[in-house]
Amino acid sequence: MIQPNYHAGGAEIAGNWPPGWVAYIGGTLKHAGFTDVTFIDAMTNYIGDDDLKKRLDSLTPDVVMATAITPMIFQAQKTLEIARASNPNAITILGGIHPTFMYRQVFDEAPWIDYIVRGEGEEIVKELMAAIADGSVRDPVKKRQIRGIAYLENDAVVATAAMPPIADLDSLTPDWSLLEWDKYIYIPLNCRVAVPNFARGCPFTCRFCSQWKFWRKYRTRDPKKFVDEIETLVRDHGVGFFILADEEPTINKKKFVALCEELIARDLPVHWGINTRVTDILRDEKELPLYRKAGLVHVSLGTEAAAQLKLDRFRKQTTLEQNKKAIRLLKEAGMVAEAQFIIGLENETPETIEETYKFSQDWKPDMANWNMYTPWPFAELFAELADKVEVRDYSKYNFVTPIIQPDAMTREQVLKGVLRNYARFYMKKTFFSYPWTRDPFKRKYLMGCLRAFAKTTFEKKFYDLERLSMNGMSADVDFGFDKDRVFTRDQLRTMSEARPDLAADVDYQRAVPVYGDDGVAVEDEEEIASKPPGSPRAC
Ligand code: B12
Ligand code: SF4
Repeated sequence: MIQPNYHAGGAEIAGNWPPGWVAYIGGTLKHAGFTDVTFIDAMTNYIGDDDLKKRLDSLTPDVVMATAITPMIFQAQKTLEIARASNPNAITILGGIHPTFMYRQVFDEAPWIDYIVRGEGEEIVKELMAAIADGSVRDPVKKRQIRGIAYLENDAVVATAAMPPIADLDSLTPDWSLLEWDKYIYIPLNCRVAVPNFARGCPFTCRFCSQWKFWRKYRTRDPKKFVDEIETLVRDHGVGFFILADEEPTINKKKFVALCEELIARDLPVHWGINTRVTDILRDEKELPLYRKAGLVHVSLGTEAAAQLKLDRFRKQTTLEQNKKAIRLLKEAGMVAEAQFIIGLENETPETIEETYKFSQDWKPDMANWNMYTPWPFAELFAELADKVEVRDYSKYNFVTPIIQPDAMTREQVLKGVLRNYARFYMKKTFFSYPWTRDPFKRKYLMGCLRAFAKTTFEKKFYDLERLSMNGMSADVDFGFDKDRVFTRDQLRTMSEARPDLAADVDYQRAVPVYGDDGVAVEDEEEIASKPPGSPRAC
């Protein structure tokens, strides 16, 4: 199993993070009897392509697996190309969000990939590996019966029937011992960090997002069993901080409260953080002290757009006043409140960027992030923007690079505006806020965050600062887009007409398409009917 060596300079700055898919997929494999599993974290260890090849030459694996989110896709394709060159007989498998929806494009570019696992991976990988092990995968008829995969057959792409979402998340068997624990350090608290899953899926349908489509159904774990997993992480692997990998951990209040009560009862030496929605925080006003007592210290809120206009466009149902109140409540309960802003839509102007800064001053969050608007190629807003998204270099779809060219500003101006907001916001925090925080734990945490910012800014990793070079008093920016992947609007229109088969495989109501045995997409009425209208936050 390989985590590709891709870096973006955003959330990574807080430390090195363990890839959760390795524990969940690796644990499934081991549980199914495939016990000879090796994990190479090329990302955390910055393993270059040549070194990776050397490692694979000596390992001689039968199967090589990699993951890919959108910005990582090219490096993931390359990773499996290296695996193929190193071990021509090894079977190569790619999973993760991007190939789940874009498998046709991926096979077009990387035909050396044998299988793409589409969607939630545990059950699919079990079926696929069993068929590889008993040789039935060589039988074209039996191969088509393996659910949730895509592959090339005589140069044509085959996508098999989708695997249903896993009904009982407590049946999962994650194996966290596959990870190199001394590498995963969370800088703010200087302790080991984990990213476990309490819930999967999201009942909302924000238009720029893909996660609700990816997991298809919202499910949570039994709080007690989940805390068993946390106990293993703390006791066996020395984890002192975890962030829930969930899209939406708090919507089921009863379960979330039960989770907190169980953590309090076990009194584990661990703190944690979540991403969640403003409306859940307002709903849980009275329970916030309980959440804090359970060790929840950092809440990142999808406050997102400063202007109400943007909130409406994203199909959000929060108001600016609600954002401000949620931040106040979190701070009063002793937690670190983080606000997220989205910047860089086509109607962005210097004034709207300034407006987000003013909101950050008015709402007074402990931390603020300015994320570049990044519609995933399989998100509803991407389809709507279509030929306005000229940059198709997915490696820059990373929240820190302006993909869209606003009508009234250049991309350089957008980036500089955002960096100016960061500089002003954190300068004030450095001198007038963090060192004077009364609660010693919160002070330590915030000063730790500042250390992470300072370190990565100095190393030019934060927000990928390496692309800025000083030219006298001004800064030049080179986004480093792959020029072969930047098109004019006319070119994009012609391309989509010439190769409609390379578009995302998604329908905006029903998530990962469900295929019948004949390979034709079938309807799933129940699932469509169960989707409530969309609402707030970025995760
Ligand atoms: C933890 C996390 C991180 C960690 C990374 C930890 C790590 N080493 O992987 C940190 C904080 C560093 C991070 C950074 C970034 N992240 Co992030 N991150 C997440 C988060 C919150 C949880 C991911 C997770 O662990 N999920 C749980 C696991 C079990 O799910 P999974 O990885 O999808 O794996 C399942 C399936 O996909 C499948 N699967 C996946 N891979 C494979 C491989 C094989 C072979 C098989 C069979 C199956 C399989 O099986 C798994 C089990 O079902 C998600 C949001 C979310 N809730 O998922 C965002 C998310 C993945 N991040 C995202 C982004 C954009 C980024 C950044 C670019 C942002 C930035 N500038 O900082 C960077 C990129 C960093 C990098 N170098 O790649 C996006 C990706 C969107 C997209 N379309 O690609 C997400 C979805 C957030 C969002 N809503 O937009 N991130
Ligand atoms: S942005 Fe967050 S709340 Fe909205 S659909 Fe995606 S995961 Fe759900």
